[in-house]
Amino acid sequence: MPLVHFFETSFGRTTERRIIIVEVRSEGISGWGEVTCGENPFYNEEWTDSAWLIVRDFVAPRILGHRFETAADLAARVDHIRGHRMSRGGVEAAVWDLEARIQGLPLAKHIGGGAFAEIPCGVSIGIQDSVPQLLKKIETELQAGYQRIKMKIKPGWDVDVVREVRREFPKIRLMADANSAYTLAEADRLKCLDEFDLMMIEQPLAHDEIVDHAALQAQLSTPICLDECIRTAHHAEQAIRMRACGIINIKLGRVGGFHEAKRVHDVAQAHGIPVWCGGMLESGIGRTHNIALSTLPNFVLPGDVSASKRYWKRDVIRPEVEVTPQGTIRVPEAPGFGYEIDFDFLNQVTVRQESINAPSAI
Ligand code: OSB
Ligand code: MG
Repeated sequence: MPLVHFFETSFGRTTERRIIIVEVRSEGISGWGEVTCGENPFYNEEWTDSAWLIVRDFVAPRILGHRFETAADLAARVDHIRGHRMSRGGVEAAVWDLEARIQGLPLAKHIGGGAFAEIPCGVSIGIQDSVPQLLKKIETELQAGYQRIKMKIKPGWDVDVVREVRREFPKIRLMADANSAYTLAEADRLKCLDEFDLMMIEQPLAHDEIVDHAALQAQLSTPICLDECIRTAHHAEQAIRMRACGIINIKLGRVGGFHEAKRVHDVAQAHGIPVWCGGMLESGIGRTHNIALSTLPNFVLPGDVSASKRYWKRDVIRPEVEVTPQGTIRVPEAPGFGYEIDFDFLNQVTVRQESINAPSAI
């Protein structure tokens, strides 16, 4: 699916998404999930084609035909796989959706959320071709009601650009995401960002580097928010204990699904660390899972969960995800993820399909 507007981070530009949608069937009912990896192994080690193989050859054989008491038991069944959490998570989330539908519950309630009837929304704005283009985009999103702006930064597109944004919008809730573009040796440059009253700086250092983030946080007044670094509740616990961050971005896929996302949420909550829901340019299906996740009680900051139309000319669900003028999304109350799948369109954009049956099925 082509993106309405290209999305650029410190690791590259995306113009078109190749997304894996997972359907799981049991008891005559379907549950749906999305594998949230990118098209290249640049955000983490996964990409669309690796995910296809991991799901087909390692996740599906462990899940199909196995009797699960609850969807919560699924994660442990695929925990022998190293990494590849987005691949596991796409299937895991589909099973939670399936279980919610079997029980007739909204997914948000089913995962133990439901703390909010509406979730607060922010937007993530990629690196643009020019500063005026960025300022114009920010203006548009503020007009639409979004509650906070996240801008991507990288060396060469950081302090001076943030200064211009702050000059134009002195009062807005603003943050910056570096996607691991810096090293600790560049701490002085990152310290320059302290004067702009940012809500947080997201993942400035390496994707797997908690120790250096702790050293950096000791020098910054702006809170660090970890994204890439936090793949498990154990990582969250270690990062918090080391004071490597003051905030955590939880992405459903990055941690391997709802079971681990809830555990990360709980660890953060127990330590008084606020969390928010990150995004991976999801189709409507992944987006609805993010909405459900965002209703756990410690999701107190606006997330990167925003309207379908910011990404897609037409989404694969109906209605599309819409944002109120107050910058919130209303949490649906229908069973499962609470939207309809637009099968006509989903079929139109499907380029590859594979069905895998349980060993006992004929
Ligand atoms: O770091 O949060 C990130 C998109 C792709 C890869 C990594 C990130 C992002 C975003 C986009 O920031 C969030 C969204 O709007 O879906
Ligand atoms: Mg990020």
